[in-house]
Amino acid sequence: LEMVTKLRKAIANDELSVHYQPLFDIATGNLVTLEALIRWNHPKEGWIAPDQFIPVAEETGLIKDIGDQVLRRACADVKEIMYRLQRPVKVAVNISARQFKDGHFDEKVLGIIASQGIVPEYLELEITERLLMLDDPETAGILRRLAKAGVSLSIDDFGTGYSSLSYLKRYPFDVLKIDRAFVKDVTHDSQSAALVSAIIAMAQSLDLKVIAEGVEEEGQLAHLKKHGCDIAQGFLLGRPMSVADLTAKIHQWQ
Ligand code: G
Ligand code: G
Ligand code: MN
Ligand code: NA
Repeated sequence: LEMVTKLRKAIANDELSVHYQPLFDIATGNLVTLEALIRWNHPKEGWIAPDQFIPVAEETGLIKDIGDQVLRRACADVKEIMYRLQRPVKVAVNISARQFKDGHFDEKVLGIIASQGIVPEYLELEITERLLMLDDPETAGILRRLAKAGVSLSIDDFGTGYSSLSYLKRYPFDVLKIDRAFVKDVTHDSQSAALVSAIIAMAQSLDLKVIAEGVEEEGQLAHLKKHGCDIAQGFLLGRPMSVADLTAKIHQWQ
């Protein structure tokens, strides 16, 4: 079957779910954020990776419905998780260009937040450089209104897209996520190490929090800590998992 037909069925049959990967404050070890990552468990084919269907969902516009569902789910889940954790935590949701450009994106997000009964401060939106590159005149206004309402904005996969430092000045970002391509070699490649240090220093001087993605080894974590990185995400610390699995582990993070 064609991917788009399968995907339409998946939406109708509720085959899509949201998993969460924990992110930790490097200095304190506290769980601070959960990144929402969509998962598709096909009844016959098993798990289908987002890379295989997100692009199709973007092309066909199905991402608009899928994206709304993920946002709603993420807000509902984080409320429940905070209640169990007895501590605030943010939920970070990936936003694709098509979803962002659909019109009144800011109003839609704020509406979903309100309907789920959480405050905007618990939501973080991950925006890629690719989205900013499209340079729509409305982009700045949408981001500014979301930031003003209290939603956090992070720039995702930093350094891999069409990195332009002007984005950091033009838009109200709070967080910069260093792409895992740089983190991967940070302990044994001096150029990666230099880039990571430079990105952290730049982010600090712009008052942005820095997240390192793809942390898989203790050595990488130690290096990041030494260079002042704020938050770590990666398989070393926790894989994306279902709400049930997260709930079962939550006592470790209280
Ligand atoms: O775990 P990982 O394989 O989940 O994700 C692969 C890619 O899919 C990443 O680039 C991630 O940003 C993207 N992705 C995961 N969930 C979502 C989602 O809910 N919306 C969008 N737009 N992208 C997502
Ligand atoms: O593009 P984005 O950063 O949104 O995607 C997050 C993706 O990174 C997800 O696919 C998630 O499963 C993956 N990921 C998270 N931690 C690690 C890690 O330590 N190593 C690798 N290889 N991938 C990771
Ligand atoms: Mn992301
Ligand atoms: Na990323």
